[in-house]
Formats: sequence, structure tokens, C-alpha cells
Amino acid sequence: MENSAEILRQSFNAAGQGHVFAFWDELSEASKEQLLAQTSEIDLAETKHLYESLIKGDGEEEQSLDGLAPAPYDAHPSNGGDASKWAAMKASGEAALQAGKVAAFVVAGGQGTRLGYNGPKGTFPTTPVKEKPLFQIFAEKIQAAQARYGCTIPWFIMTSGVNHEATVSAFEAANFWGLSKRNVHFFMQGRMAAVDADGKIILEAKDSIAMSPDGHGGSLRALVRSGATAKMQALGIDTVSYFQVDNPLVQFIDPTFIGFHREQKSDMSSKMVRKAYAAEKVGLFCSLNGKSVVIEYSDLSDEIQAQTDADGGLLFNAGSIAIHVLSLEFVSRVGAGEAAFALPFHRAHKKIAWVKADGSIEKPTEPNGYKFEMFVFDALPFARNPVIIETLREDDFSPVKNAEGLDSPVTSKQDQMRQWVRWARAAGVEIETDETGLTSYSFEVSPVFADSPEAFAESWAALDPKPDFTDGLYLG
Ligand code: UD2
Repeated sequence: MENSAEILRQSFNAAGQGHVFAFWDELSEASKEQLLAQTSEIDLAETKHLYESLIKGDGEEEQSLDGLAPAPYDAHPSNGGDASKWAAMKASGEAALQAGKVAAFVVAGGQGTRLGYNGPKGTFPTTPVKEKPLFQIFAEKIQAAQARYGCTIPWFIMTSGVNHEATVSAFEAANFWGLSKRNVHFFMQGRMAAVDADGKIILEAKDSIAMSPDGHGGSLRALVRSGATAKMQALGIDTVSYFQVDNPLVQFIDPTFIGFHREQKSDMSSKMVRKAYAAEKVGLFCSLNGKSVVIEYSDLSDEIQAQTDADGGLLFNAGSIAIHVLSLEFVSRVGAGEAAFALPFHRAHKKIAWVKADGSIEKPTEPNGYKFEMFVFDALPFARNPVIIETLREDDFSPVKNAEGLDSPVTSKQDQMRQWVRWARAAGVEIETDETGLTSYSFEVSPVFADSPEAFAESWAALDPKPDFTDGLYLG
């Protein structure tokens, strides 16, 4: 160890980062090993480059928005889209699923700080009656799709250093929620060291550098580096369905979306929802220099966001809900890290605890450091034939992000129940609700019972006797 430690110390010294070894002589062997493992993960040249390009001087360069236009998308049939085209795409997607071409991929490496939940977000109890964790909902959606299409849908789960072990343990304790263990593949994303305003790497404890996951955009290189793309290839997969861990409504095995992606030979496809109001905090699909891009709401002025079209609707109305389908070939190309496909890093100004020279830990009350992240949607400009289709928010998006208020456990449970009410009513069940379509009691439908209106009608028809819709009803 001493040898490799010496080499690392020298390179950190040469890069002006020698302070991370300030307490080395007083560390236990285990602490030394931890610090060494962290330092060997850090790319010093990259850290320097990020400091110089994103922090020093004027900071992040502003993107020119000259010529910005709304990105074209295929409207949902209920909003004027071509129903026969959608039906043809669905048939194509179903054929790909039956042929076992599709893998599910969830990014679950985030820290979930906003929710204030102490554990991997995928283990957060989310359904209204059974309080099923998010991972279980997804596992049951996979089971339902596997039964329908007679195929195996391998599930790739990206974790990070902050939650890998807890995630794997949760799956093991729950016996993989009914999935076959060999079809569930975990891998960890990369980490980045945080730096202060002078570009110095921040030591958060005597034996530990402040490191954080490299963003959901890091998933592309992690898929390649971890060997996940090679595994997919060996399994005959060519299409990767990407989703976030925080959204129980997500239809990630959506044959129509998969069909659009494949039929149009797209590298990367996306679902959009119409923005609820001008100031809604979602990224926006736009067209810039002939490319489809997502621009974060914070990078667009209020004026641009409020612009209207000839019909009085929002001109920039295509909100990004972070649901994508990617071709495996594209993931491999971007994830391999060739300069031509390098995703940019973004900086986030954060409060980061740090060790003072006397060894005590200072918890700042103001942001004192920078973390670096990549965003998956920054791959979009590299994609050939990018497809964007509209989905209905109520059928695809009700995330659990905040402890209270908007996008919270309460709103998400309500949206889950509203969806089941719609399905049940379509199947002829009479249900009393308020004007928003919500019952006065809690009930739940398992994805194994129904994951779509059609599936609900089928499962409901087979039920004899039919249960009453009352508090605590569980259709599983
Ligand atoms: C993201 C989008 C936003 C909108 C919204 C929809 C960005 C910058 N904004 O906002 O435009 O589409 O999602 O829900 O992306 N994750 C990792 N590793 C990381 C960081 C995040 O796996 O290093 C995962 C995380 O576990 C979660 C997902 O990425 O599943 C989203 O992360 P977030 O909560 O940071 O995204 P958010 O809500 O700011």
C-alpha cells in the first residue's frame, strides 16, 4: 500500500491537491485504504479542467439561444395525433418485446435529499394501501409485461456509492419481488470529487474526500464501464428503456414508444408532456441549430417560457419527464467516452462539510463548494433521428420528489388512484369520486392485476364475485 500511496501523493502534490493527505500519518490502516480508494478514482486533469472551465473566471459559459424553436413531436391521438400511426407503432414495439430485444434500465443513484428519506429512493413506500416501495412497483410491471409478451425483460439498475449495498440488500430481502435474480443486474455509477471556489478538492473528514455521483448522465459511461452493455449484447438486447426511480406511474415497457423509436431508427427517443403552466420547473424540448435539445427551465427566461403560439397555447410546451428509449449501439458509442460524444458537465453550488486544519469539521451555512454532474438529456444532440412523442401526464408521470406539497407521496398516491379509477370506469365499474376523479378512500391495484386499461378490463371481467370499491380494497 505504501508504494501506491506514495505515487498517488506525488501526483496530488503536483496537481496542487496534496492537502487531501494532510492527516495521513494519523489515520488507521482502514482509513488509509478508504482514502486511497477515493483518490485513485479521481481524474486530476479532469478536475482541473472542470474548475477552469466551469468555476474560475466567468464560470459556466452561457449557451447561445439564437434561433431557438420548439422541438417537433408526435402528438398523442387524444390531442390530434394520427391514431393509425400510433397503432402501427404499438404493433412494432410489441414484436420487439416478444423477440426479447428490450431491457429496462432505471437510474437510482441519486441521493434523494429533497424527500428527506434515509435510504435508497427505490425503497420508499409509495402505493396507497400496501405501501409498496418503488422498486416493487417496477418489478411487478416487469412481471406483467413478461407474462403478456412471453419474454424476459432484463432489468439493469444503476446505483451509486451512497446506496449500492442498501439497494442490493433490499432486493435480496424481498426475494427480488418475484423476479428471477439472474435477470436483475446492478452496477454503480461513477463519482466526482467536489472542489471549493479555488479548485481545491474538499476533504469532508480526515479520511474522506467529498465525492458525489456524477449525475444521471454518468449512466451512459457506467453502462459501458461496468460491462452492462456487453451483458445486454450477449442477451440479444438492442433497445434500452430508461427511466427514473422516483415515478411510480412511468410506463417503461410501452410498446408504442418502443415502436416509434425502432421504426424511425432513432438513437434516442423521449416522451414529453404538455407543460401545466409557463413557470413549471421541467426541462423543455427545443430545437437549436437543427438539433433536438433539452434546455433546463432555469436556463430559459420567463419571457421565452411565457411565449404563446397562434392558438394562444404555450409556444415552448414540451416538458421533459426523463423517460427515454436508447439504442444499445448509441449507449455504447456515447458511453465509450470518445471526445466527439462527450457529455458536458454542469456545476452545482452546494453546502459541503469540510475539515479544518485542526481536524474539526465545519458545516457551512452558505454554499462553499461545487459538485459536478452530467445530464442524460445532453446526449440528445448526438442522436440520429431523435423521436419525441407526447404522453399524457396522468398516465406516465407523478413523481415522488418532495416530502410535502407538489410531487410528494400524497400527490403521487392520489394520481395512482385516479388512474385506477379511470381504468375501472372504462371497464364499466361505477365509482363515486370528487370532481378530480379521486375516491374518498384508499384502494390499490397491483400492476400484476392491471398495468393498462385493457388489462384492467380483462382482469376485472375474470373476477367472480366482483369486490366492492371500499377503503382498503386491493386488487392483486
Ligand atoms: C429531472 C430533470 C427535469 C425533469 C425531471 C422529471 C435534470 C437536471 N432535470 O429533475 O428536467 O425531467 O427530472 O422528473 O435532470 N440520478 C442518478 N444519479 C445521479 C443523479 C440522479 O441515478 O447522480 C437519478 C435519480 O436517482 C433519479 C433521477 O436521476 O432517479 C432524477 O434525478 P433528480 O432528482 O436529480 O432530477 P430532478 O428532479 O432534479
